[in-house]
Amino acid sequence: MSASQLRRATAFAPSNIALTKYWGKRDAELNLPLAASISVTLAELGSLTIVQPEPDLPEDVMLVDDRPLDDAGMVKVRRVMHAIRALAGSSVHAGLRSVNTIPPARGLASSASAFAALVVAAADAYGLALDTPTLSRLARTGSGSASRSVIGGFALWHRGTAPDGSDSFAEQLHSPDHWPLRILVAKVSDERKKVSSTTGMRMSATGSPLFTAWIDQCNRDVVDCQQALAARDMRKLAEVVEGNALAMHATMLATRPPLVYWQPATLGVIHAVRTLRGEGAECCFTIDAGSSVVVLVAAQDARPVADALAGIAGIEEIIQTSVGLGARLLDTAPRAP
Ligand code: 2P0
Repeated sequence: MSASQLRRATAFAPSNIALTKYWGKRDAELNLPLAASISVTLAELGSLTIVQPEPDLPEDVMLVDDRPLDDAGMVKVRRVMHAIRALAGSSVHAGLRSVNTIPPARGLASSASAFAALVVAAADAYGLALDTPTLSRLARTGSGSASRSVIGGFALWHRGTAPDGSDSFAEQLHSPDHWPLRILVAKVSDERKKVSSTTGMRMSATGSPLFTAWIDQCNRDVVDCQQALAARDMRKLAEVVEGNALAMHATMLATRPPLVYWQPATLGVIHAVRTLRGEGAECCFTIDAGSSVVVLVAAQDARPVADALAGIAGIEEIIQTSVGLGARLLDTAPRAP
């Protein structure tokens, strides 16, 4: 493709919440997981990314929320952009701008949505019509969980076995309307600088005596989670999703040195959700590599559950969202003929 045919492109990608987690890599360069994982895609919380190819730029540059991206982030972004350019046969660099619709430090990862939005926008900007598995694989090389943000509704990220990662991508299990759950993020105040997922995973793999059992559990949970989702069975989903998150945190806690992500309010929400479910509310919780708790709840129970969680000491705010569509192109400039 000639430089004149490149164009500006904008994409939105949502964040996602893992129902069975990705916590362990078989290849750290390619972000290949040791186990498959399942996620639900969020509706309006995510990243909006603009890719503008610029023939005069000596290197890709990126602003995230109006600030230059840090060096570690730029390494990953350039790796993804390099792969896109190679597919397009282009050597033109790009100016990149990303805005998160996730309020900062709300316990939701923005790297998943950021890399999913980047690949969808960049593919179009460089004139590539890529299929969804290819977009998911490319997003994965930026951040593992980004492979799932390409997909809407409920997604399965295949572990794969190929050393080059060709069979490790996400695909849709169900569209968003299969099970129109509400998703509540109970934000727990936490001043500490937390250990990043990339570092935490590496520490658990080498320093947790529970790590092998954790990966075996993931392999079982991925099967059970698919059954619970297909049947829209909240009891079964709660058993798998809560059990999987707690097993991941058990593995983190047993790591030496320990990875303690929880705060007192984290445990407060865990107990409250279990009590609410015992009283008949259709809900379950999950926790990522942080202190905030995400609660999946049937639409009719969302209001009372949100109100109950908002009253727990140490909960800063409850963000409400729903199950959403995957990454998509929003707006493009005309391409030169
Ligand atoms: C998940 N997490 O499945 C798990 C649960 C965190 C806890 O995916 O190293 O930011 O960039 O591939 O994708 C966070 O991992 O890590 C994550 P990298 P990523 O959602």
